[in-house]
Amino acid sequence: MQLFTVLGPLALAACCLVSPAAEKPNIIFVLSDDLAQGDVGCYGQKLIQTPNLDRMAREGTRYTQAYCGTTVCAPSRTSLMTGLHMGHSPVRANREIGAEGQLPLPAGTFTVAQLLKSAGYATACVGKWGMGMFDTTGSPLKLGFDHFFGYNCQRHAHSYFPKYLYNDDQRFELPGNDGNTKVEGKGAIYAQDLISAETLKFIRANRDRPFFLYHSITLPHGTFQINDQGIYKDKPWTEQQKNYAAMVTRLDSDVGRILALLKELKLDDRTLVMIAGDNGSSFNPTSELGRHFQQAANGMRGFKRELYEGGLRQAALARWPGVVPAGRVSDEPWAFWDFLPTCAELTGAKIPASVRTDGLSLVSFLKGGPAPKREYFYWELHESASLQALRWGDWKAVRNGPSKPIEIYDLKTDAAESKNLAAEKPDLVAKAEALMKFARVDDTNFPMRDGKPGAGKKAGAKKNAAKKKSG
Ligand SMILES: [Ca+2]
Repeated sequence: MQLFTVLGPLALAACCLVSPAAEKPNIIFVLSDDLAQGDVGCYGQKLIQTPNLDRMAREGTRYTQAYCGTTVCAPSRTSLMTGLHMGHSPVRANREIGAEGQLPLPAGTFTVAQLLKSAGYATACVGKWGMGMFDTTGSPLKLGFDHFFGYNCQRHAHSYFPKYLYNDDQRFELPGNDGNTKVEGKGAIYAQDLISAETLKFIRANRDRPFFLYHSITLPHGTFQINDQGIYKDKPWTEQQKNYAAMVTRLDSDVGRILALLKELKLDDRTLVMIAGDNGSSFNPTSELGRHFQQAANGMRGFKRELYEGGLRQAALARWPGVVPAGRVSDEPWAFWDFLPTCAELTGAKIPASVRTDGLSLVSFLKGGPAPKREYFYWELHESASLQALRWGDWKAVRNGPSKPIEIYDLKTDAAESKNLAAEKPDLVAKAEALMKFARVDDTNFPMRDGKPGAGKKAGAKKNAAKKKSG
């Protein structure tokens, strides 16, 4: 007892010398559905206001070559959750199952939520899931999340006025909503109001312990429904243009609410906040929205459902005062499958030896160092055709079907992927072909097949109108 009395104050003093940054940090990953680089002010957007994301870029680091898992929802999110690229991912397309839900993550899947839960984190997914209903192996509640709130199914998330959401695995009824997935949808409660409130509630409830919040916000995914056009209401724009801009700005203001709460709770200097889009812009740069907001101005080719840079590169920011350098802009590449190993290093959590990951820890990179060196990045997407893409160094290879020719681009001199160098670089074609075999294992759910790129959504349109827009 006497010894305790003597050591007590010393132990207390030693405890207080531990800097906040040395504690296990809170981790918040805000994943926007379909937010494009060109939507955000700090990436060059002039018409849509994103003051909170712009401030986050000033207070943290902005990445110009951050890559998603692939260019539609479910597989891209699978990569973020599992640390696997599309050559090994158990989900490589949006695959609808039954009336509600997508192809579930299979039994034995290891997620970043399980990793962080093993390190003592409180964990929540708030927003949209899309990797398995609650009665399947892909339920978020079976894969490391203590709490879920929002939409499980991607098609259900097409309505911002849904008739219900889920609180954990229980239906949370919203009787004043029509559930309409067309732009005319109406209701008493805009789903994002509840989803945003739930994120703040979770942060507040877990202020005294490390937490992981995966805030998979559905904005600005179409259907372009918004309950308030806000500062765009009187603009001389089309309704669709006003709605889209208001959705991006609403996303921005909800991120601002999270940042303000962290400040209020004095969690700022021990919370890593990251935000990214899950795939490139959802509309063609030549469409009405694309032309109006000049989304092609970021100079990239392609958009959602394509494996050119416009489909793959994300708006991505990281903020952690005192740890992530303020005002840094990094042009070095990284990808969603780096998130799980990053969380492992950041928290000391152990990835089980039996678990395969394809990513590399970004901890040193986040702190201002160079990005980890790696041999290549790899992507696939299976709609009507099986698309593949690779990047190694500044070389990019795209193949729009297993029997299609491999295209080669030099991203250093041709970020727009406008000049296919395959004819003059047969050695690079051969290397890409070998890597495209090496980087992947076959999955019977996703056989390699040729077809017209992007035709899958059209081919499925008659059978299932909702399916074409999913994810
Ligand atoms: Ca998406």
